[in-house]
Amino acid sequence: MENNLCIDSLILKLHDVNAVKFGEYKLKSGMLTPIYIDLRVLVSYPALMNQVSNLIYQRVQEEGLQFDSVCGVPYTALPLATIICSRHELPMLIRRKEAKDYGTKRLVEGICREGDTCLIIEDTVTSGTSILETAEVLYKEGLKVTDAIVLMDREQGGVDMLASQGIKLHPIISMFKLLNVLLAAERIDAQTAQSVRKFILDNNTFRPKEENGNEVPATKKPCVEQNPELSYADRAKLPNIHPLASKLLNIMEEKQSNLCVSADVTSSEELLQLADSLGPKICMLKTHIDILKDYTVAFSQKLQALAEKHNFLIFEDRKFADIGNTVKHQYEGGMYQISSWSHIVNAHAVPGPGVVKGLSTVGKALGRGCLLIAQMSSQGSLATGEYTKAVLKMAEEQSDFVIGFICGSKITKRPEFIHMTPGVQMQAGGDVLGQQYSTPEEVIHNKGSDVIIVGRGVLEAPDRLKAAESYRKSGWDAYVKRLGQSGQ
Ligand code: 5BU
Repeated sequence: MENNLCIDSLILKLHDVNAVKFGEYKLKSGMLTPIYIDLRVLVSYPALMNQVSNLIYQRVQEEGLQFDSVCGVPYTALPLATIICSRHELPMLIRRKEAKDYGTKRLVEGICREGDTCLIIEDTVTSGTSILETAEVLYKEGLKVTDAIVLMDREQGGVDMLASQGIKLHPIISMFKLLNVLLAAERIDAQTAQSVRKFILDNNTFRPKEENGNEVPATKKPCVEQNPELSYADRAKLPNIHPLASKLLNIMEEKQSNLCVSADVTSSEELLQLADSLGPKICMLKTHIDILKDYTVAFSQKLQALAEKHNFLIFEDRKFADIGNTVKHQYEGGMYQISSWSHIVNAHAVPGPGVVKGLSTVGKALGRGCLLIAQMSSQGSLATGEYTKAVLKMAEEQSDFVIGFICGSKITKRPEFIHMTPGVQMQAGGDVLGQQYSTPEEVIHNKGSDVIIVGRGVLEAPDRLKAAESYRKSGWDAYVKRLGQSGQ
């Protein structure tokens, strides 16, 4: 949480000191951009310099990066590297922009040992060429470069370009995150955020080469990853897929819907009415059964009948988070007997693998499945970084019951896992209690998730059916676009 909050407050400070500007600016490449990131001003704000350096070093530790020296891309990242190296007593290298015309004519100052690994630090990345240029100078000195850390990633292809050259880029702030924070803080309006998002999506600088050496046309460029990805229908047929995940993917394909409506209402009659009217538009209905004021067993039977009638799955968003023995009882017993009517439940990974084991002793025989909460949509969520990785490992170890994740973006390339994302509305932004919203396009197309979970976007609309249809369409269109771009 601390880390997320630090990043949010840093974004606002960067905006305060004019390091982030909106208007029309020319980039080094000549490209005109509606947003300009100018981190050169940082040197005038020592507290900010320290905050940024701390975040960079924190990221180095979180990623467990191994290296022998650090090099900041000249000039803006040079003082950042200096602070980090001085504070943590790390050997530093300085890359000269021009060789001296006297003396040693070296392009790199500092001790370079053949075969050593150097970590690159950069302030802003657009295409990634500045990092690559620095890496090439270091290669000539016999050094290896495997990782680079950047404060601000404009999300215009730098990560993919550097990955194609064997360098893993770790961004601290992404353009979309920056826009969301500035929008939520009312520093920019929705129209500005949208026009910058469009610019970023339309101006990806990375064109991977096709096998014949030609550049791949921009419209064919994979967005989320380089592997061509499978359609929902193809994933449903995978030999190792959980039968419930397969069923869900088939429903999605058949109904052309990757929409899960979150039926957060408090009367069972209203919930049944929602399920019946929105049923044809959704692949899944999500419930919070404990907010109903009038739950009865008869209600759960009617809900199951509607799920059959309209061919959707029921997902009780119970977020189990106790020891195995307790969650077993909570899932099977009590007044709600969740396992008897809900196809899918979710769980926090905090208790460790026992929580999944406990649930699976009840749910597996019933053909149920579980989603692990890998990330949350709420501001300051603690479920990030190493935690998310641990959740993935836990899912892989119990994939006979875990069918996927609640997450903000795709966390694994394994196609048998389903990624489901809450915090979705047509306009990015948030609510007063810390919910953060992304658009269907962002979640499905850019972040590579599979299912959008929408609550108030539908529930608070004047016409719920019309709203559900427009979310269904946006989510589906974004999926079709993603598939198209991966060459399917
Ligand atoms: P909203 O009205 O679209 O904000 O509702 C989102 C729903 O998804 C709501 O039921 C939350 O409890 C649920 N949710 C979420 O918003 N974020 C999360 O990370 C998880 C669940 Br897990």
